[in-house]
Formats: sequence, C-alpha cells, structure tokens
Amino acid sequence: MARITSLKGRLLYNSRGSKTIEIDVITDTKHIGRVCASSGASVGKHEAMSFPDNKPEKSLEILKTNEKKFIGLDPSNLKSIHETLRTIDSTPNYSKIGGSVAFSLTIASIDAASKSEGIPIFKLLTKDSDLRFPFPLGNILGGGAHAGPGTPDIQEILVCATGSKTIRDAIEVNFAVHKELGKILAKKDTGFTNGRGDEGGWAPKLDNDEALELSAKACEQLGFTLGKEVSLGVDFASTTQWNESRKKYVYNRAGFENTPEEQIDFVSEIIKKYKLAYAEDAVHEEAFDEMSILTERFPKVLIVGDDLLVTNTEILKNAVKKKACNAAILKVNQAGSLYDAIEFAKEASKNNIKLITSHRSGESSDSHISHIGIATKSKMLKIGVVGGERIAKLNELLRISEYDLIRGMAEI
Ligand code: 2PG
Ligand code: MG
Repeated sequence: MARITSLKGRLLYNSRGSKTIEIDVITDTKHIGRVCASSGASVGKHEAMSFPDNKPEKSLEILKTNEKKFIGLDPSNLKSIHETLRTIDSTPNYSKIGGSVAFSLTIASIDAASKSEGIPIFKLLTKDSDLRFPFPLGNILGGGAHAGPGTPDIQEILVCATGSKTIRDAIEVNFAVHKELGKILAKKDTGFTNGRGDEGGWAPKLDNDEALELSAKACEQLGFTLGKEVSLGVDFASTTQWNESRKKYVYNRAGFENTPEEQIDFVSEIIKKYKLAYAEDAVHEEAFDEMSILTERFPKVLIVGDDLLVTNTEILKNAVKKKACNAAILKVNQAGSLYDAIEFAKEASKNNIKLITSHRSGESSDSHISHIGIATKSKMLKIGVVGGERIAKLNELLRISEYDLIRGMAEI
C-alpha cells in the first residue's frame, strides 16, 4: 500500500482563463496524483466556497502550512484524507481552506492510489461490479450565465443519445447533432460567427423558443426521433432569472416575466413540446414545492436538482421528503471533497434518485469525473460535446471501454 510523502499546490487557470489551483499528491511509490479544480458561473447559494475571500493563493498557503498532516496517509483511504482535511476546516462550506482544496486533494489522492496500485479510479471507488456507462449529456446551445447578450435566457440546451447501445455511438451522435445545429444556425443567421458559450454549445442570437426549435430540427434532420434515438434536455438554471424581491422569473433577453405558477406552465410546455428527457433547475434554488409539482407531473422525465441540491446530503434528504426531484446533479466541488460527494451519491441511490455527474462551466482538462460518474452509477454524465476540456472527459470514457469491465449503457 502506498503512502503520501508530500503535497504540492500551484496556481493555474481554468477554461475561462480564471485563476484556479492544482494539487499534486506524491507517494512513496513515486507516483503523482494530480487534479486541477473547476469552477461554476451559475453558483448555488449553499455550494462549498471555492476559495477563502476568493483568493486561490490563500488556499495554497493554508495547504502548505498543513501539508505534514497528510504525510504517511494511505491515498486510497478517502475517509482518512477527508477527516484530516476536516481537522483543518470544519466549516460546512469549506470557507476556511476553500472547497477547491477539498476537491483537488481528495481526487488527487485517489488518482495517486490508482497509479500506484495500477487499478483504474472507477474500480477504486466502488466494490460494485455491475457497472454501466452513463449517457454523455452535452451542451449544444448555450445562453444565460454561460454566453453573451443576445443569446437565450435559458442556460443550456442539451443533447443525449438515449437510444445508443455503445458509448462510442452515444458520443458520436452528440457530435453529429452539435455539428448539424451549427449548420442550421449559419443558414438562419448570416451574421452567425460560430460563436460558442463557456461549455462549447453554440451561442447564437436567438430567443428561447427559436433556440429550442432549431435544436429539435437538428436532431430531426439527422433522421432521429426526439425521445427515442436522441433526446433533448434543458438546464433552465432558473435561479439566474429569479428576482426574489419581485417574486418573479425575469426573462430579460426575451422580455417577459413569469410568476411561480406561470414558470411551471412555461417549463411544462417546453417539456411536452420537445419531449424532453431531462429538465434541470426548472425553478429557482429554493422552490422545493414547485419542483414537487413538476416531479409529480412528469414521472418519466428526469426532473433534476442542481442549484436546488448543491450536492449536499442534508438538502437532498429534505428534497426526498418533499418529493422535489427524481434526479440529482453530482458536482464534487459543490460538495467539497470526493468523500462528501460519494456520501451524497449513496443517499441518492438509497432513495431512488437518479444521478447525473457533472462538469462545471469553468473546467480543467482533467478527466477524473468520467470515472466518478461510472463509480456512482450515474445515469448520465454531463460533460459537454466539444472543446478540449470537454473532449478530455469523453475520450477517457473510450479509454475506459478498453478494460471490458463495463456492461453497456445505463438504464435511464
Ligand atoms: C450547471 C453548470 C454546468 P456552472 O449549471 O449545471 O453546466 O454550470 O458550472 O456554471 O454552475
Ligand atoms: Mg445546472
């Protein structure tokens, strides 16, 4: 069994060019586990705080001061790494050391253990041998907090090859739809410059309806039937539109407002019209009751909590009590450590809440979440379609397929 001999933190940059940190976990077997932290643009109120006072440098300083506490630990023992971290920062949201340290250090430890033991990360994270590939879910058209003025208010229109039988086919279908949509957009708007949002989805000057309409057209033009071979999903990221003082969803770009009741109708119409398989954060992050209405109304659609749950086990328990969702986003850096995120996954599975492991809009070129998605038995893996930092995760799925340890695609 390997032992940690040192840690090294450094200041780097994410896919948005914003400062972030990377941590190396070095073992006595001379292996390095390495993870660079990601970060969100639409951030939930109760997420782990990325850095104390927004200063990555401060996180690195605290890590350096406390490095000795981790020396001698077994990097595969996630619990002991997590508990040691908790002796340094016991705040619920890692506000002292920064959630990015919790994220990078715990995943880098498992990365180091995987390299020293010669066992893939997904196998180290679960004893379950009945593993499947989650369906890649990718952003084909971006708006909201991920793209500039003129784009839709809706943050993400997503594609998922729900009829694919292999991981390679599922990835290729997503590429095809993204590409076809690009052609449609270029035809529709001669001023379209192939501009893309933070996650690689096209960022055209369109309103919500047109964006959805053209996304559906891209699937249909390729011969796919929506809801069969291919399905669309939407991350409404509704907290971005929610105006707390006016108690309304304000769609600035499209120029309308929804009361909470109107928002439910607005979302319901979209789900029905485009046969969505997936609807994320259809209402704002504290609207558990409205989420329950949608969950009851659409039992066959993944009604997904992201900002609603922020990968927090206690919030999930409350959501389960209220039947506020049937699916949950798992973002390790919302929770903080990988240990926290795995606890969340266990609670979700226990309550039949389907998991979707997800990237952040500001990413690194790491690919550990592809393993985390498999190990947590996620139904989908929200990792984008194009862009180097997105492709890194998709390519890792293809490498994993060479092990012959995964039995086909997940059952959604
Ligand atoms: C989301 C994510 C990822 P961000 O809202 O689901 O798509 O975006 O990382 O900006 O929170
Ligand atoms: Mg989201």
